[in-house]
Amino acid sequence: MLTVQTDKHKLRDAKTELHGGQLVPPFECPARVDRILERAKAVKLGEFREPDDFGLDPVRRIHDAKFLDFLSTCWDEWQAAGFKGEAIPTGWPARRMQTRCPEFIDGKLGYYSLAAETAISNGTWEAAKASANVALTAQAEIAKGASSAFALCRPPGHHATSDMYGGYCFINNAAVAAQAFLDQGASRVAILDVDFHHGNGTQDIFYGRDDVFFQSLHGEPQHAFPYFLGYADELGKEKGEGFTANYPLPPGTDFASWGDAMTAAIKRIHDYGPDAVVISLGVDTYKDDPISFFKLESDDYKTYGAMIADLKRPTLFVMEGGYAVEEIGINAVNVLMGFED
Ligand code: SP5
Ligand code: ZN
Repeated sequence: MLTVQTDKHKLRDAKTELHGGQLVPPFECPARVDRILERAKAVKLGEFREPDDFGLDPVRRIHDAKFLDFLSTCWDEWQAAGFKGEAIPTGWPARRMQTRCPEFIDGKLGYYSLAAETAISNGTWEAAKASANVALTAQAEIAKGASSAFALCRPPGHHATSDMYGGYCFINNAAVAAQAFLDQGASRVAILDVDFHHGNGTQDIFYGRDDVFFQSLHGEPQHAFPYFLGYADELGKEKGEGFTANYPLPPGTDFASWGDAMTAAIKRIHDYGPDAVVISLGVDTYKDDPISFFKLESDDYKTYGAMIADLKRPTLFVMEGGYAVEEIGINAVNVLMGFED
């Protein structure tokens, strides 16, 4: 399987994450991609290539222009305001408040974010654009006839909505790639999000649409980030009704129950008959993930990679989360090897 990747991910190198009331080194760190790339090379997964530059047009198909402008100028505005640390929001348009965008950068950060753990720093915007290009390059390879490709994206994307960043995500790479398939002539795309966290951004982007069938397996919102989306009764709206499906799972979920949800999701994709499948691939479902509560073992990743292959559809893997850095390479590449076996 072809892997698309670039060293530009290293430009995203924030020093702080707001976690447990402390500023700690971010869980979402450059070493994650280094470990995955190392492992993919060690097992000779296939060819490796750099992304092409698609510009912002395919990104604008998903994200608001003003949000993208904000991301591109945020760090400069934050520094110009004289703040000393990395850019972290402190206030939000919460219940019964105005939703007009403020002019001061501290207010803009709250307006355009859905969480505060994700600090913006120098290079974040460049890395986010490169990550989208990784997804679009892998998508283009499939459009040209490849049966699968691995977009080794970083930063991840599935929490980003059309106009909000957060959860370590800025541009929704999977959504941008799914839209590219549609814009190039596909009529149905399925997105299966197996990251531990609910893919709230992807769900929100496609919630009212019937051309993208979104499914997510994740830690139940009562106990897991992003907390405010991902319940089983969220099914889509208007013509999108029936084109969203959620499988919230409780703390301690192991592969026996996770696999049952996966079997159900796979069956629904099979019945939908998509032209392409996009996998939002997070391996933070691993038993030793530092911020998650599922109990998957390394071999389980091979098993579910094979389940995805059974769909026999063109399949784009888009890297999302996974924070057990020592094992992230084995786990992520196991999915791809299980798919290919
Ligand atoms: C792409 C992705 O995986 N994003 C995840 C973002 C999670 N951010 C906030 C996590 C809060 C975790 N708190 C868990 C405490 C565990 N002891
Ligand atoms: Zn995650």
